[in-house]
Amino acid sequence: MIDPDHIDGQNTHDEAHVLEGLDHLRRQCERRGLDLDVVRQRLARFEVAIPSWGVGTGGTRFARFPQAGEPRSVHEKLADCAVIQQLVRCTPRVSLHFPWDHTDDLAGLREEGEALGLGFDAVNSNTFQDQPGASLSYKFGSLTHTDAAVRRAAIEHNLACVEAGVALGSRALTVWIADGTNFPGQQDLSRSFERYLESMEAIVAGLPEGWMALLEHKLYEPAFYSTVVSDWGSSLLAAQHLGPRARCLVDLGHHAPTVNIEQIVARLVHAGKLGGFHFNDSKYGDDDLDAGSIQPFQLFLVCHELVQAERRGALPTDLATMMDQSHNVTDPLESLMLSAVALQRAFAQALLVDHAALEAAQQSNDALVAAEVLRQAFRTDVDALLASVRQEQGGALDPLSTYRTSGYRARIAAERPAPASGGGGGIV
Ligand SMILES: [Mn+2]
Repeated sequence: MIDPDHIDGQNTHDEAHVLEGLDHLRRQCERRGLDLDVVRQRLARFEVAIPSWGVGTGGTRFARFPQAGEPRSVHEKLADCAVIQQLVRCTPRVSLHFPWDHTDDLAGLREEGEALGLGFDAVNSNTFQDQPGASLSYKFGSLTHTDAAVRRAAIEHNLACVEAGVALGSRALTVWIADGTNFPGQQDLSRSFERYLESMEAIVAGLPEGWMALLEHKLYEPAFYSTVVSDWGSSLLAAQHLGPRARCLVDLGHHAPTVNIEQIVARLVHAGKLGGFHFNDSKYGDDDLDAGSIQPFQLFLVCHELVQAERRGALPTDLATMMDQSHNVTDPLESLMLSAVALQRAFAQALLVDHAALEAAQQSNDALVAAEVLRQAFRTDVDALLASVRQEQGGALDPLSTYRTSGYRARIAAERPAPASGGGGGIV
């Protein structure tokens, strides 16, 4: 990890202008009748998980350009996640993906995480690629395959993921399937969804007490004509069919291009079926770009729905939030740090909405003022607040510059010679 003295030294250097920004924000809040300390306390509890595969370089279906120091094992992935958490202090859990992160010693891995200050978030199953030595193929589907033996293999894999998750202290299983078709008529659209429900029933029945199944939908890719769980409607139908232990997961990149995601969030809250998020950003489709890098206002509006739901007591306290991004041209650790901060920023801005003014404008049908109340919160510069919350928890006022001047990347590049195959991690 990074030498704490290095973090302290950088913080001393950055402290003056953070205090100046904080003073300004406090005066702004006072003018708006908001209590900055209340905002600060809620913000300090904001957390988002790191995907283990996110610390390796991503890629596209064309190529992958691995960088020096790529993690070659789940242990090295944890080490990288620990550095992110050390600097930003809102990423205390890692989400593992099986079998990519397979280890025979799960108890040891849990201890290793604890020693690094990390816990384990939702576990992710993988039935979108064939595993070495597997006798059955997922080429034409997994949980929805026409062959019951393939469906059984996919169910067993998911249950094995749950077992691994139990050993790690996780509380949720995220299920995304690549099942779908490339041609009209290739499969019966009704029967494939029925097979999905039947398979998921078996998985949900195998969940231990207190566990949740998160259903992740996706509009297209790798199937390009139809996917079995294509949209939030299908996801909600399935979650309602499967009962209280199944909920919907919203990946920001998995919707139709013009869909109103914040409204989907509001509907899922209403149905009691919001289970979690995969945060990322996109311009065209499932681009998996860094959270907040393309449409920060949309991210703010999603956070606004969460804050509203929490104020009404309607937000589940066990929401599973994770970053799900692919870092093709940046140092993944830098992207994940800045994305975690971008999420924290959007959430902080949502906490700064003047709810009384918003409600009054809505009641009197003053569309302009209602929109302006939201925009005023969105325009508020909260960087000093985020920095001081991080520092209070032992993190860095400026995570990016502290990371860059620490020499961590150069150190791991020397310690982790690239394997001949070009590095671990998948194209995600
Ligand atoms: Mn996802």
